[in-house]
Amino acid sequence: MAERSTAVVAASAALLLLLLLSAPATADVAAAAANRYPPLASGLSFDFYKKTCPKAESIVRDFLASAVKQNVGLAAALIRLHFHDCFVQGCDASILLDSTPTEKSEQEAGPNLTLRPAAFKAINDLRARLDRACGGTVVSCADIVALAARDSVGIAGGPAYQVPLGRRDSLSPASQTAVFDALPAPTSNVTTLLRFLARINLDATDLVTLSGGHTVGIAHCSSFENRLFPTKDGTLNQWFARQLGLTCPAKGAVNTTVNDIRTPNTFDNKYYVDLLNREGLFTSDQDLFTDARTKPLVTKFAVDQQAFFEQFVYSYVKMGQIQVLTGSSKGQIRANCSARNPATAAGNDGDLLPWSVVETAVETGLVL
Ligand code: HEM
Ligand SMILES: *[C@@H]1O[C@H](CO)[C@@H](O)[C@H](O)[C@H]1NC(C)=O
Ligand SMILES: *[C@@H]1O[C@H](CO)[C@@H](O)[C@H](O)[C@H]1NC(C)=O
Ligand SMILES: *[C@@H]1O[C@H](CO)[C@@H](O)[C@H](O)[C@H]1NC(C)=O
Ligand SMILES: CC(=O)N[C@H]1CO[C@H](CO)[C@@H](O)[C@@H]1O
Repeated sequence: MAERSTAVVAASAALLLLLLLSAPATADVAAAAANRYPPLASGLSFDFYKKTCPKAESIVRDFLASAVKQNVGLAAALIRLHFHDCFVQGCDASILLDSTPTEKSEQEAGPNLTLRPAAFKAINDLRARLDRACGGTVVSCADIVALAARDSVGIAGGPAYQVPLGRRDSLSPASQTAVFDALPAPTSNVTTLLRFLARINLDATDLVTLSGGHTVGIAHCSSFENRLFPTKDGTLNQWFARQLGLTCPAKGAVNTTVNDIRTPNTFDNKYYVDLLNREGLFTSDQDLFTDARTKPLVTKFAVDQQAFFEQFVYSYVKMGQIQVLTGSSKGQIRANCSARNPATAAGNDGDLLPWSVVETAVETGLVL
């Protein structure tokens, strides 16, 4: 009798422990499902790897939970990497390609100057881990970038959400001019920003919301010194301008400061509170509060974090679907995220080179 009740107690304790341990994950899944999502691009789905690599999402999440503990800036770096990938030539991991003798990497174009090497390394580390767990190269590099960005948002304190998956990787990087044409400068005003975003079907709501990514991370003096020299930008809060002047004493200073002075490493709505206090870092940030078209939403997000989170999920997922390559005939799944697959492997991965069509035809016994 006593023995049995001990066993029952032990069993219930074990069950309770199990429930407690699994509770956060379950809550996350429920929260993620409750979000409002934009229409999914054709070829993308939330359960794309359910059969081919069911562990993919937990591997990315577990890896980042510990990697961000070692280096808190990695979360910001990955959130920005997804943005740079998607704005330039679509979310196709083209940003990850290293230069070759014939093609210059997007990383060598000015706006990419300060993408952190740690982010590229994390993606390559994830590539290796996923390949081991999936028994081969199954998950695309572009999907790894999207998943890493999602988990970085969550780990930093932001909303949990689901990521549509099934992107394929580009065969080449975008040209240097294409990078400049796609990424607005931080000295831009709202009119210019809206013009850049309109080309990829993003609107003023997306602009205000996605700029909220600047709730984490850092920037170099070169990105905001236009507001200090030769003359001080009149929209800068005086105290804040003095702080920036200490960090960047003269034009051309090499130093960094945080994007969000209130909570630099937390994904929250304090970025918008900064803007209300004229403590936004870039012209492109502060002008969101100056321009009548975007000011009301800035004000709303500053007082309603939940509204910001909900819209961020919508706009970031929308951004994550820009010009995606899907289906077996477009792009490829890179075995090495930094390099296009060697020609010999191209026949099996949808590479569009004419000879690969011939090879596939031979394999399947077709006569061309
Ligand atoms: C709307 C136009 C945007 C402009 C003009 C812009 C500009 C910049 C600039 C100049 C930096 C600092 C680079 C440096 O000096 O080191 C930066 C950093 C950053 N941006 Fe943006 N950005 C924009 C949109 C976005 C979007 C859509 C996201 C993501 C949702 C984002 C996320 C970040 C993050 C997280 C950092 C910090 C990166 C780090 O700490 O490594 N930005 N951005
Ligand atoms: C915005 O910037 C563009 C390009 O620098 C400039 O031509 C335009 O006058 C500016 N608009 C406003 C409202 O300041
Ligand atoms: C860089 O910024 C820090 C913090 O604002 C400041 O203490 C330091 O003097 C700056 N370094 C240079 C070289 O200006
Ligand atoms: C991946 O490609 C890059 C660029 O070509 C190369 O430097 C690197 O060694 C490759 N990594 C692996 C694991 O083969
Ligand atoms: C991370 C990275 O590769 N950054 C490069 C950006 O572009 C400059 C040249 O414009 C390179 O020197 C950086 O290494």
